[in-house]
Amino acid sequence: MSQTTTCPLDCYDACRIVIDTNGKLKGDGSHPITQGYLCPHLNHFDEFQRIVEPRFEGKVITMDEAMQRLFCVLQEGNPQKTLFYRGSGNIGLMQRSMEHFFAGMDAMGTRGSLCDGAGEAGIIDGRGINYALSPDIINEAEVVIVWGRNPHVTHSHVLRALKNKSIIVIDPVQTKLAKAADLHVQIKPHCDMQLALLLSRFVVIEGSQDEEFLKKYGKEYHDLYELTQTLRIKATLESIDVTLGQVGSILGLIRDKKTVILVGTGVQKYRNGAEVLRAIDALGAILGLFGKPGCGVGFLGSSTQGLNLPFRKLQKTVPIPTINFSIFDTVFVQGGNPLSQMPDSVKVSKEFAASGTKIYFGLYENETSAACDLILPAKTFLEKEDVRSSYGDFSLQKMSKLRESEIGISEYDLAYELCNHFNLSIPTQQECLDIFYDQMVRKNGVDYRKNMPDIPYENGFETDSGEFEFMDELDLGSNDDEGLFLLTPKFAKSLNSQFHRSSGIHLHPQCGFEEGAMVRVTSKTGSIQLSVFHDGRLRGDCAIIYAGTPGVNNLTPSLLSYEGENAVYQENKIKVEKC
Ligand SMILES: Nc1nc2c(c(=O)[nH]1)N[C@H]1C(S)=C(S)[C@@H](COP(=O)(O)OP(=O)(O)OC[C@H]3O[C@@H](n4cnc5c(=O)[nH]c(N)nc54)[C@H](O)[C@@H]3O)O[C@H]1N2
Ligand SMILES: Nc1nc2c(c(=O)[nH]1)N[C@H]1C(S)=C(S)[C@@H](COP(=O)(O)OP(=O)(O)OC[C@H]3O[C@@H](n4cnc5c(=O)[nH]c(N)nc54)[C@H](O)[C@@H]3O)O[C@H]1N2
Ligand code: SF4
Ligand SMILES: [Mo]
Repeated sequence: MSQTTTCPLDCYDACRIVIDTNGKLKGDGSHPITQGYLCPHLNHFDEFQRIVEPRFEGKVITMDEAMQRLFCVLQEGNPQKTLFYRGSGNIGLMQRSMEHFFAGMDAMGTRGSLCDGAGEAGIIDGRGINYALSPDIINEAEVVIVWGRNPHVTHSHVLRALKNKSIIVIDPVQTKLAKAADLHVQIKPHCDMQLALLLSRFVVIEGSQDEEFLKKYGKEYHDLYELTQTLRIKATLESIDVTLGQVGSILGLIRDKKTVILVGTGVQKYRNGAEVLRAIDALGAILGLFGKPGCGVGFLGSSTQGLNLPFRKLQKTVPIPTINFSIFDTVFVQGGNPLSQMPDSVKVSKEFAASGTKIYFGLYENETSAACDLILPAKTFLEKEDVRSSYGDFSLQKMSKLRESEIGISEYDLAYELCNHFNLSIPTQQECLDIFYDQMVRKNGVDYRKNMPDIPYENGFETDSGEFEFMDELDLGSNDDEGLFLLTPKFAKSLNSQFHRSSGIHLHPQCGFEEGAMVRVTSKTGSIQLSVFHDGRLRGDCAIIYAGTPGVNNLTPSLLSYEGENAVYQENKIKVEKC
């Protein structure tokens, strides 16, 4: 057994873990990103109570009985009415072995995303392919614009790469990074597209566009410039709450400097989320930030780009944010908590209850396990073999088994038993792992995906024209509804709904509610009662209810982004009233 493994959690950093002689998890000091420390989720990983025994209708059963139940349910069910739902509780690639089984059955799967699908669609429109921007490149930048991302909370290991650089933060919240930044633009939520377009326009007005780059890879930029001219400067700045002085400061800080723009999921939790990313990318293209050392626009990169997977894929799918569970006879949930994490939770819970047999395959109890008939405990990432591809860089790292345990079953073993029972083919575990290992290339002690570029887009874009494709129409997605903007960013102590979840609503101290008061929060979709926390980091027109807070998604709509089939958690405004 190897002594290192990789963190399984949905996070940009993909840390490498060593296990010390007392069995304690430590950050690997020789790993360039981890550099010897892990975040609190992993430091406390062993303290969280996991599901130990299988259950059926509330009664503890043996694993053999659980398998017989599962065979029976799947045998009797109509594959067309069987749904396989995979969350992102563990993002190891072997999680997909279960999809291989369900694809063999011709069951229904999901498409789209609860996470970054809107932004990714916008990136693909412009660049053709969504490459990650690795910390190596960020290291060489002189200026970093952190746009709707919160690294202190969501991926602390990138902070090292931001040291001794000019930092610009564009975020409606005064995050920890915003406090320390050279410039914080506390923009009104959902106004990032307007800001990106205005910045592009000013770059061209002052003549600092990268003509040499644009001649090769962005000849259509004049059309984008024309499009930006449809925005009235003064009125737009007023409506997005950004001053001309701040625009001038941004331009001053980035002029002739190697610049990186790090975009997070915050800007794209709206119906026009794809277009927001495309507009920010267009600014990057006009500045010539692609294909050069120390420059780039980074989002959550595609972690499966260029990877050959040994598993069958589900052919029939429904969009994940708007699934109607009630039309299925059998629902199999793996590594996720849809009853809390999908939008419009009240609708989701009702429809889930109205579906047939519900199976939960996971590590922890949550809203979804409480609503399921059959519970199958999973093995932790320390107890099974896997491989992790990252969306923060191109690493493709082994997740080796470091512990034995009597508890639970691994995804591969379950898929193997199911395939055997139903006479479906499946490669052996070692064959699957070898397919992944063969796609690794080692550099400075870390394994990376083969055939990934050192500097993304160095030879242009993967669009039909080979050039950056600028947007040719605008949908500003303005929301004139009354009420407060609801922000649902990530919480430091939880990983979505795993670990220590948040509670309450955060409001500006001048909101008129006392700290600790119970309030009723209402949106077009639903309502919830929460207690108030005062939070001076917020704008007066915003509220925060952190992602993972029980009930937050009572407020969020069952809608898809216009592109990317993504959830739109920040589309609804909210009203807050005293209970
Ligand atoms: N501790 C912790 N870490 C995590 C996670 C977690 O739950 N907890 N989740 C992981 C997952 S699944 C993901 S996808 C990543 C996401 O990681 P991030 O991309 O950092 O995601 P968020 O926290 O959702 O949003 C980041 C920032 O966007 C800001 N924001 C919100 N709305 C707007 C807007 O309209 N405009 C602008 N400019 N900014 C806005 C928020 O105030 C917040 O500071 O984090 C991963 N890491
Ligand atoms: N309001 C609002 N809602 C959001 C978001 C938001 O920003 N705002 N963010 C969205 C985003 S970005 C994401 S990615 C989703 C995430 O939503 P989900 O994918 O549902 O993730 P979690 O809530 O973390 O649930 C993960 C579950 O996986 C299980 N698990 C952990 N490890 C393993 C394992 O090795 N095997 C198996 N079988 N199970 C395991 C655990 O039991 C855990 O409860 O939530 C989305 N929901
Ligand atoms: S920072 Fe991210 S990758 Fe590193 S240990 Fe924490 S959750 Fe895992
Ligand atoms: Mo996510």
